[in-house]
Amino acid sequence: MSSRRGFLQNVLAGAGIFASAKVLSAQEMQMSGDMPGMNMKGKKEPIHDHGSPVLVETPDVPNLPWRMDGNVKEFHLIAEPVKQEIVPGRVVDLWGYNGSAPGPTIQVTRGDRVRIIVDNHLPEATSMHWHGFEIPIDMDGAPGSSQDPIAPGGRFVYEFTLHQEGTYFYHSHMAMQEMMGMIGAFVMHPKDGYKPRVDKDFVVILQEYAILPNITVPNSMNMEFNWLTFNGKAGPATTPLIVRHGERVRIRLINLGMDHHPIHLHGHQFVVTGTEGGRQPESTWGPGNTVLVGVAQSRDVEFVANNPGDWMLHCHLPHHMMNQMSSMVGPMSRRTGMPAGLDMERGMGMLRQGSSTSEENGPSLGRGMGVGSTAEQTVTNSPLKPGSPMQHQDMPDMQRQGMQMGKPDVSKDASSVPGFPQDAFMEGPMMAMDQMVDKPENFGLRRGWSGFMAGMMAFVRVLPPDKYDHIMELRKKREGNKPMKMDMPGMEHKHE
Ligand SMILES: [Cu+2]
Repeated sequence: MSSRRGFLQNVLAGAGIFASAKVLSAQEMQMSGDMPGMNMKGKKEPIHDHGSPVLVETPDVPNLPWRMDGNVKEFHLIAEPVKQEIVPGRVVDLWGYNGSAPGPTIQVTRGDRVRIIVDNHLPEATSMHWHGFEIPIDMDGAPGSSQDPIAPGGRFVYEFTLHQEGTYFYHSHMAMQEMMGMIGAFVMHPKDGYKPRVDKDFVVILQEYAILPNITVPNSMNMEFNWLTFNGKAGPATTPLIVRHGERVRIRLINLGMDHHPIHLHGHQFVVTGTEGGRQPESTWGPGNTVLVGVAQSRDVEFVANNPGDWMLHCHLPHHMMNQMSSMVGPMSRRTGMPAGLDMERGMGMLRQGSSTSEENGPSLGRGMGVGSTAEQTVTNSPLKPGSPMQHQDMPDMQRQGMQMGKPDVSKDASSVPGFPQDAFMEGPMMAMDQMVDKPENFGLRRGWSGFMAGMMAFVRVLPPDKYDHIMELRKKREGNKPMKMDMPGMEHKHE
């Protein structure tokens, strides 16, 4: 295998545009020496394909490239503010690494000597923790105890040898910064693949943010969340995991937030083969289709994709399958502007007067951001004013933005039914935006599909060979048209 190919694969990996799983060899994992402007001293190791693990794909998140410095794999992470488009048109201000929140995925092989240069481009101190790593205490990144925090404009160089395998991650060890997005996957591959071997290996990072409708900055103090993301995207902007019918698949789920997420897969049974502590012995593998991924945990699940179809992978908490959720779902989507809400203490359930079940407080409690707390607003758990259930004033606007607006399927007397509306104005063909989220991975999905995807939802598309190959072709074309995004250390760093 030529070094040129190794180089290209690294560039592709850096741009997060892997067309298909690549077998990982020591050589492929190494940056070639013909990279202009870079000092490459790494020596080639023999090609070692047999039984090697596949490289992981993190949909919507790039891989972090590295350079070899002698026998050390050197990575460069920059902690910085990031503009992140959670769904089309909803760009928010997060904090992350190298222009991405979550940060780019790091992949190494057991036994690697690793150096990670962390530059702090935040306006305040930060610290980087390597979650679950068995490394010397002075490399642990616990601010104040194992090291001084990294000052704004400062740098800390971490270096250690890794003797573990599994789905690990890195994150800021400043609590509020975690809730601004500062986490990334750190996959430690075994030297030889596990048995049974997987054909596809995916990483999905679970995060949550509390962001008011007209605001772009998360409220990191919040106790409830209205944006729930897989790899920094909420449905329908999440990118499907593309699988060929019959392949064995691993999905590595990583959770850092304020909630635990029961992640459910349709159409298949899986086994949990790993945790944040590494590989589980096969004797512990029992069938399931929902795995609870607690805060600070990772769970690897594996299954044989033996059932063709576009299957949902989602958090099963109902509120985590919604976008910009609030208790005022219907009215919010039917009027312009936002009413001022309650103060934060009351929003979080700390009352100064009255009871938590009173008419005044009841509907607002727990929303936390003052959303949905204005008493004069009709809410779904109190009677609605009579009148037409269809009052979508924003429709022409939304249509202009590419929404496929149609009439939701509601009965004439809907407003007289206690509880209405629940999903009528939040889900359905009238909320679809198929074109706005168009990409090769979505090719051939049922028309209007996007109206039913929100929050922590993505597809696992188990495709027959012809459809699979077609999507791979489309991906290749996309990558051919796209200027390569170079996100290498030592080069001008740019983020959108
Ligand atoms: Cu959840």
